[in-house]
Amino acid sequence: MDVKQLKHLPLADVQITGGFWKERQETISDVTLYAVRDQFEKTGRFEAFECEYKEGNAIKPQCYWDSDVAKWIEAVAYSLLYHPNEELEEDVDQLVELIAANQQEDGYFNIYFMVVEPGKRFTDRNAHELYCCGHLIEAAIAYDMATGKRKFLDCMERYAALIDRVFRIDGSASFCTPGHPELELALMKLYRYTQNETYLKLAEYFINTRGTKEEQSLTDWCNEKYAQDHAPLREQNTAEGHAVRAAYLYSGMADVAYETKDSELFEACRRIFSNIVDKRMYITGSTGSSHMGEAFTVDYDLQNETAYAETCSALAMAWFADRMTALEPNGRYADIVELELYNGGLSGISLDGKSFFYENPLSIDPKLRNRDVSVKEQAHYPITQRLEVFGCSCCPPNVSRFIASVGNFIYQYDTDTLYVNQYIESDTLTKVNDETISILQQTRYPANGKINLQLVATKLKRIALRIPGWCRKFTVTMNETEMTPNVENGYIYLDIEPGVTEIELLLAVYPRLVAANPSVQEDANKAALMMGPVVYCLEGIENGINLQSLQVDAQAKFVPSFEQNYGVNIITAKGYRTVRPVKEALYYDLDERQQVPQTLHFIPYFAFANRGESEMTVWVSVK
Ligand code: FUB
Ligand code: ZN
Repeated sequence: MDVKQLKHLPLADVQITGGFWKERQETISDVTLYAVRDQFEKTGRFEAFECEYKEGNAIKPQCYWDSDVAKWIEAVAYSLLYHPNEELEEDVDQLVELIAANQQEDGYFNIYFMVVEPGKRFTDRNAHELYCCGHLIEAAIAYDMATGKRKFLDCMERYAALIDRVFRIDGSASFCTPGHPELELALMKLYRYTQNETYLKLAEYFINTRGTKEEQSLTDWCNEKYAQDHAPLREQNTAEGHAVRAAYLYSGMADVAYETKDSELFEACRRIFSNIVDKRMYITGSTGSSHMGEAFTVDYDLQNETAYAETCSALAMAWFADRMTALEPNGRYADIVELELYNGGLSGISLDGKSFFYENPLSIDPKLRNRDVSVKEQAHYPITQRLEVFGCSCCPPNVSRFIASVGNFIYQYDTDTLYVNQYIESDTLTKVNDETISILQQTRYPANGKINLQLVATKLKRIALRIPGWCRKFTVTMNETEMTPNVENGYIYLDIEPGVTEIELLLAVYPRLVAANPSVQEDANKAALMMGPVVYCLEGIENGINLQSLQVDAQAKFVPSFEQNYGVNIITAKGYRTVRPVKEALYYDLDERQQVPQTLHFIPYFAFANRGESEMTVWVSVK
């Protein structure tokens, strides 16, 4: 398939003005950025940038701390676009001064290898050296874009030039490609931001080299699949290994395929994307079934209670999927962005914005914890309540920068068409193909499916509206005329005239029970409740204990009602509870089963675990 090259709008041109995401962006700028900052101050992550650690100091910088702070800086930068904040900008300026002051003569900057293991730069592929550089590059670009302050970016361009010399030109490092992919996509951002071809060449080198050379093995407990080293990338067909590393790598692959119009590499991205979405992804959009390696496993292995499903991997899937839209305008990609936005990505942060999940299970039964009563070591289970910080605190700043930049996901365009990929209340004034256009979106989506768009343009020929894969019915009017377009690869295309175009799109959004492929053993003969893109769950708080003894009536009437605290609906439905058998028998004849009616109360999955520890389940037995 030939490679398209749709373009994104500048994030600064897209203002989220209301509805579901405005509230969440305000939480990020008013609460989360301070909560994460305070934790990073307490744990010594900011102090580490002074580069004064000495052996024996109480706090020893960790090899990934640069990346945790970089993502926080990036989140602050995006937040400044819609919420000026002198205090946080001053905090970032101080960090930039420390980076500039401690950067080495040749441009090198990595705290761990400058002060903890000096002299060992570029020797340990699994020490996150290039991963940290990637996140610092992303942060530097965001900060220059948001403030016009170029100092940080100048530092990172010097560092990138050094890495190009060491890895691509001289080949003098002890390894060939990043252990934890991230630098690839960051170099592509840097190329696009500076138009310096060196960064494109280096990213292309890393993508084309991976899996083709003898590489330093990352650890003694993993194999080549863990870091997607098992084959040349353009020959890979399945998502393998560490789920975050994978999706960042696939994002870099997609970027290189886009800029070099490499259809072979693009086809590899399409095969891998399909393998994830069709066989290795939770209904919430989360990926990475196993805590062993934080990794993908095999097709249809999607257990609920022990799902690893890291927040970062859901976010990375959204960034991968959004890149795929730019290569091939097919609605299936923005459908996945939407799934991560409202489920697997959003569940990583509490409603109050102060605490986070690393792992996002799809069922919780606290009774299962500590059941190995005769041994010391307990089986691994995800935690049941969010925390304010982690040892490796990658998820908190990651979900912060993700929410602060959701405007990036809304639109893309090509030579004559504007694509509306996400339905988010927003106001956009921007340049598209050398004309200035404005787009106003008014909607309470996903609480309901009514979207009003006003587009003012003179040269654009078409507007493409994504019809989500879950949507079975829709109506659309343009300038008050009913339109009946066909859905083409997940979009409807409307020809527009110069001037003002008013569109009303009504997507039929109603509660629906969703089944899993029977190959997913865990979910066989169960159903999950969805409404639009939102996945729902039961918690013990409203539904009592032993959620597994409940059944939802497939013929039930599902009653949604808007819940302000969530910004979407909660849903009730008729169900049943199988009561304990008279004789408390462990097993009994099915014809002796007794059930009592029980109304089931469903809340959005992203809102679980905000009211104290409780049983929870996404998948429910169906009567
Ligand atoms: O190793 C850096 C980050 O920490 C990974 O991306 C996450 O999976 C977490 O392990
Ligand atoms: Zn993470």
